[in-house]
Amino acid sequence: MRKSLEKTPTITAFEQSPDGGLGLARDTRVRWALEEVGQPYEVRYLSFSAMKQPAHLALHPFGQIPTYEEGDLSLFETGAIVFHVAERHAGLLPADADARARAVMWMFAALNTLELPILDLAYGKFLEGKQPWYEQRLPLVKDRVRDRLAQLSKRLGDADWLDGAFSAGDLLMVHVLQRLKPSGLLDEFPNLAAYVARGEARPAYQRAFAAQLAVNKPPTR
Ligand code: GTB
Repeated sequence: MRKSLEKTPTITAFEQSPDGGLGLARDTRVRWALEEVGQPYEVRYLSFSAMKQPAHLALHPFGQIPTYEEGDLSLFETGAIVFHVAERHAGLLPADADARARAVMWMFAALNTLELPILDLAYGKFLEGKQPWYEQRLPLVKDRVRDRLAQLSKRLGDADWLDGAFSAGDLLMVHVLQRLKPSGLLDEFPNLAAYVARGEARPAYQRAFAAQLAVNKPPTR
């Protein structure tokens, strides 16, 4: 484990996030992981068109943010980036091998089992909102999310975190669940709403949120 990397990592983020600084763009979860482990970082901000240029496509084949560069290493996919950060610093994965494997399991569960139906709901509105079948399909999409939330809520019970101490699994799960706030679905499960609030109350999250907000603040006029 290293405390701080010799080379300051650089991540990429939206020059202007479409959410205007709500912290939903995926650089926030990477910022949060870096803040949790006390690793300083730099940010290279990109316009939408710069994200599709060869220089960025060489780092991210899908032309998205965030990316992570550290010396000769370059990564994309927030799951891989958060895992890399968690592996190289203390604070986001337990030392015990079995507990560590379970924390990694929760990272995959967040990105694979929860984030997929949640994105279907969140993106549907602006990608498919004008389609004639959108309103008809919406209850099915919501129910798919609801089913997963009910299962997660049951497993979490009255625990603070998913498996013992806060881990990278909780970090990703909280960030994934946050996107549900406007839908009201999260409030149907008070222990999950409290879980998200607990994550957001962490000083490292607060710093990450403030850092992305500082760039994305809507113009005051
Ligand atoms: N699986 C990848 C990962 O986890 O790293 C997904 C990366 C991704 O979707 N990146 C998005 C992106 O670059 C930004 S975060 N999109 C541009 C493109 O694909 O051309 C997704 C996002 C965008 C907008 C909001 N918002 O406005 O609320 C929230 C989240």
